[in-house]
Amino acid sequence: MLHYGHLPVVKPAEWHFRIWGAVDAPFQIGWGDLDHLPREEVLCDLHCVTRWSRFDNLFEGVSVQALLRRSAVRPTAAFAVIHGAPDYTTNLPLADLDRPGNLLALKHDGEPLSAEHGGPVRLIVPHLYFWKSAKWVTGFEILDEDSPGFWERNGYHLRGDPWAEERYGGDDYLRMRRGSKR
Ligand SMILES: Nc1nc2c(c(=O)[nH]1)N[C@H]1C(S)=C(S)[C@@H](COP(=O)(O)O)O[C@H]1N2
Ligand SMILES: [Mo]
Repeated sequence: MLHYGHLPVVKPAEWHFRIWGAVDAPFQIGWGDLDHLPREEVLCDLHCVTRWSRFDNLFEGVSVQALLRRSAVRPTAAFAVIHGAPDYTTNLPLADLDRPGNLLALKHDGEPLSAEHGGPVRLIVPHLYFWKSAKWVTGFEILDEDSPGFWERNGYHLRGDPWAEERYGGDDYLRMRRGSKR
């Protein structure tokens, strides 16, 4: 268990989630709406950048792809910033977010997600380092250009593929800043 800042206690009735930015149909949903959407199960291993892993996690939740489809992402969009309480952000290429197997997870190993692990709802992106899987997720901001999140501004990799050991960004962020000024 690892997170930055205080432990937010989010009651299901207070939870909401929205998709906005480079989309034609921005929307917001609450717990009641989410609870009625079709569920999927995903079995995955998780890898934290600090070198611990947790194997064989069974998550149950709502398909991220279904939610993205509903927001009608614009063809120009190529990146996303994920928002989570309290003020957590993490960025990823849209191609890494818009993938089967990514979930807004409500359950882990058959139990409702605990507050410590991001309950009532967290993002799960199984193929990237676990810092991309925002706990207490509140929304996706869809963007045309990349914009580093909390850890990425502090030196973590912009993409974070554990198999390529993309832990630290090196000069990615600086290169990106320079690139965007051109
Ligand atoms: N909102 C939020 N989500 C977060 C974090 C955080 O600090 N805040 N930390 C990330 C990191 S670095 C890891 S390793 C995992 C840890 O998830 P766990 O506590 O369920 O093991 O959550 C990720 N999601
Ligand atoms: Mo982590």
